[in-house]
Amino acid sequence: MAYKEGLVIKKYSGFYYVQDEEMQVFECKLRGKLKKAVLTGDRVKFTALEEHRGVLESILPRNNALDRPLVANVTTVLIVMANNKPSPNLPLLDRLLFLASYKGLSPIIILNKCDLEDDEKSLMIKGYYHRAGFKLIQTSAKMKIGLDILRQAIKGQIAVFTGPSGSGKSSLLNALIEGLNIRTQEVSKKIGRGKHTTRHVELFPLQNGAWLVDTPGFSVLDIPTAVKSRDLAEHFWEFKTYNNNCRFNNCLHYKEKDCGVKEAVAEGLIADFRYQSYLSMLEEVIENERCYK
Ligand SMILES: Nc1nc2c(ncn2[C@@H]2O[C@H](COP(=O)(O)OP(=O)(O)OP(=O)(O)O)[C@@H](O)[C@H]2O)c(=O)[nH]1
Ligand SMILES: [Mg+2]
Ligand SMILES: [Zn+2]
Repeated sequence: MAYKEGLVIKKYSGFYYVQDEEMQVFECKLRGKLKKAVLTGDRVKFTALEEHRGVLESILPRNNALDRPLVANVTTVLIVMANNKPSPNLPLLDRLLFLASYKGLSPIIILNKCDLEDDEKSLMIKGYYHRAGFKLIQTSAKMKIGLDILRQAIKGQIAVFTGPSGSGKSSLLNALIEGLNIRTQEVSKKIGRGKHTTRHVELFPLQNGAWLVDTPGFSVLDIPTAVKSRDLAEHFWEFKTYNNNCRFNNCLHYKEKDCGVKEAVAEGLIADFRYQSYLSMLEEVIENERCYK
């Protein structure tokens, strides 16, 4: 019998739910032992059996895999920050922007809750980050603002929501997909405590061929140990305008003299908080290089 090809949209209790090109979903078991674990987002070959059951035979070549959420073949990362309540977490934003760029993915910053008053940090996002070359979409899941622009931006993509707890990722997913009702945080919860309501990883389809993945929020993110100190700065996109002015062409923009990036920070052309984010990540990477040498 000929194999079919499909996309793993969810894993649950030892079953893999595989959707074929005709949008039919098959509940598959694994054929024997595969060399590597099958991830949600993997394209696979499977044998279709009756009653929408199947046997997953092999994984097709994978473009990438994210750790958080654990999804393969992601094409877009949607970093969701609330305009207010909670106020945007800029150090986390910088780490997420780095990680997306490092994985070769173009991130989009989603500034949600734009129905609420601007926060000082959300003004920073609208001004500085946008100017620095990062894509920005303003939304309100509550008032249904910006949703068509967001749908358009992820057409045909596998996109994951990421960002701090309470920024409105699950609410956006519910607003984008009619009839979906995944759990969001209750409004009246004990102060400061984010309840993580999102459990297993699942791809949700949009009508325009996009797939969306929700993720529980988090606030701490380590830099992968494989990152090299010399590779960090290229992911701080706005630094590239100034690194021609560095005296050393392997300048880390750290303790070196005559550094174009540090001069640009001193002149206010690069935001000091971006440079501080860079330094905190650089010091972590240098420490990793010492430990994992
Ligand atoms: N005013 C306003 N409130 C919103 C908006 N989007 C979400 N909320 C509220 O913000 C709270 C958190 O929303 P969630 O969608 O659960 O946030 P989340 O990012 O999924 O949080 P975690 O799952 O913990 O990571 C809920 O009380 C939502 O009703 C919005 O656009 N405007
Ligand atoms: Mg959520
Ligand atoms: Zn430099």
